[in-house]
Amino acid sequence: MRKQIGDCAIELIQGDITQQDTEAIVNAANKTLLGGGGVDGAIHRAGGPAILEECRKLGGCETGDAKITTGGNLKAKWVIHAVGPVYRDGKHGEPELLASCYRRSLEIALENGIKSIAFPAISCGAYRYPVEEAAQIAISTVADFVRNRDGIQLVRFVLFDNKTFYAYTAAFEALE
Ligand code: AR6
Repeated sequence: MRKQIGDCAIELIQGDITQQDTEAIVNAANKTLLGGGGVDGAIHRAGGPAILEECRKLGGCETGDAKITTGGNLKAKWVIHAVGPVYRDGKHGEPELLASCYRRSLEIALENGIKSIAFPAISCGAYRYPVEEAAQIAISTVADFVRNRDGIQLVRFVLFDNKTFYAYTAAFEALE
C-alpha cells in the first residue's frame, strides 16, 4: 500500500524491520538505549555489537526523543533509536509523546541527509499503546511532517503482526 504526498511516498508493509533496505530504520527503544526485547532486541541481534557500543556513548534518551547510530551489519546505514511512551491511560501526555517520537526521528533523518526511513509500530508492543490510536497518531504525524518539510522521499511503516498491520491500514486509508 502506497500514497504519495508531494515528493514523499508513504508505504505500509507487513514484515521485519531488520530486513529493510531504507537508509535508516527506527528502533522502538527505551530510555537507557541499552537494548531490550521486541524490535529493539531484533535490531541489536541483526546489527551486531557495534550498535550497542555506540548507544553506550549516547547517555540515554528522553521519552518522545530519538538519537542516531550507524547500522552495524544491517542493510540500513543508520538506526534512529526513538523512545515511545509507556501507555497508562492516555491522559499522561502519551499522544503528544508518541507524535514527538515520529517527528524527532524525521528531523534527525533530515539533519543527516537521510531520504528513506522505515518505522515500526512504536509503543505498540511492550509499552501497550492501543494500536488503533497509535496507528492514527503515527500516520497523521508523518503525513503532516512530509507535507511541511522537503527532503524525505520514502517513509515505510513495517508492521510485524496482523492486528497491527490492519490497524495501520485502516488509519492509512482514512488519510486524505
Ligand atoms: N520488525 C518490525 N516490528 C516488530 C519486530 C520486527 N522485527 N519485532 C517486533 N515488532 P516493542 P514498544 C513489533 O515491544 O512497545 C523493548 O524491550 C511488535 O509486534 O518492540 O515501543 C525496548 O527495549 C509491536 O507491534 O516496542 C523497550 O523497553 C511493535 O514492534 C520496549 O520494548 C513494537 O513493540 C519498547 O516497547
